[in-house]
Amino acid sequence: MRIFWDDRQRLHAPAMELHNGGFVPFAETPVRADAILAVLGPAEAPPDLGEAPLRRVHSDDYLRFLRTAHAAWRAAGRDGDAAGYVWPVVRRRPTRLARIDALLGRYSYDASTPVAAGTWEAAYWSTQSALAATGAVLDGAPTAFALCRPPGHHCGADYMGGYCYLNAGAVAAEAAVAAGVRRVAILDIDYHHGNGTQDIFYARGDVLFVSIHADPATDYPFYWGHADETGEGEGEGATLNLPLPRGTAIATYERALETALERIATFGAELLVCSYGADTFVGDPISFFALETADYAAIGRRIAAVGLPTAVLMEGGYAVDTLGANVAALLSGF
Ligand code: Q9C
Ligand code: ZN
Repeated sequence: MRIFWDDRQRLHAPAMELHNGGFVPFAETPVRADAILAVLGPAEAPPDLGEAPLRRVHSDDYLRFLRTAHAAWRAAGRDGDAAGYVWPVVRRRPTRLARIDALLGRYSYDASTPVAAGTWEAAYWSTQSALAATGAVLDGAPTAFALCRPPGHHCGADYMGGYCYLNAGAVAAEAAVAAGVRRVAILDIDYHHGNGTQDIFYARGDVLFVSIHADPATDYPFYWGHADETGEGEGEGATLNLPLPRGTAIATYERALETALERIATFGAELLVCSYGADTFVGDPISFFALETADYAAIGRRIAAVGLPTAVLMEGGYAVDTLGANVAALLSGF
């Protein structure tokens, strides 16, 4: 299987994140990529398809913000990583925002997504890796894998959040639509709900979003991913959320997976984008499902049995010592 990754994706390395009221080392580290590459072996560097595919998903003003945020932070005399501290909950009315602190609030929804010196470059190449894997699949490969880090599924058209800055899965799906694919399904199996991806395609009937995740009643991102969120307008019925309780192990998980895959088959998808987070692993330090390494092979086999060309894109997974084995196990199922 072709595997895509660019070394510039390592350049995003924030120092700390706000976690349960205190600062702790940033969990989404470049070491995660090293752990995966150590098991999968060397990867191919993606070609540079430029910013046009990003603009199909993200607003121009958001892209400009992300490209310049760290430099603006430094120009304001700050050290370290750029992070917001005021969020416009009540109104996000268009206004002339100049200070970097105002922009950081306008373009984010949480405090776990600092902008470091290399964030733009790393996130850019993460989306290029996703595009390369999707291109390989559209060219006839049954499956391809993109080691997308930073991950993407929490960020929307004009906001970052949840360690995510550019939504690689959404960029991949939109690139496929632009290439003539009529119906794309996104299956999100990260522990956390993919709120950004859901938001981007919520009113779209041609891109199905199906997510299996920890119940947002107990887990991040709390405000999105509930079972009654089903899409709107032309997208009504093209969002399916399958929240599961903390402690979920493979038997319950597989039942949800059956429901998810049935919907994908009924939808008539021509391409599957799988947002894969290994943070459903029993040993994940910030998550609370109970999947074992061998379970990922079974999950991969079940997804492969749908018979759709599939681009697998990395999302979360923070048990670094087991991450490579968990990724290899899922891909072995294909
Ligand atoms: N105490 C992904 O897995 N955690 N993102 C915030 C909670 C954010 C996870 C801190 C978790 C985001 C891609
Ligand atoms: Zn996650």
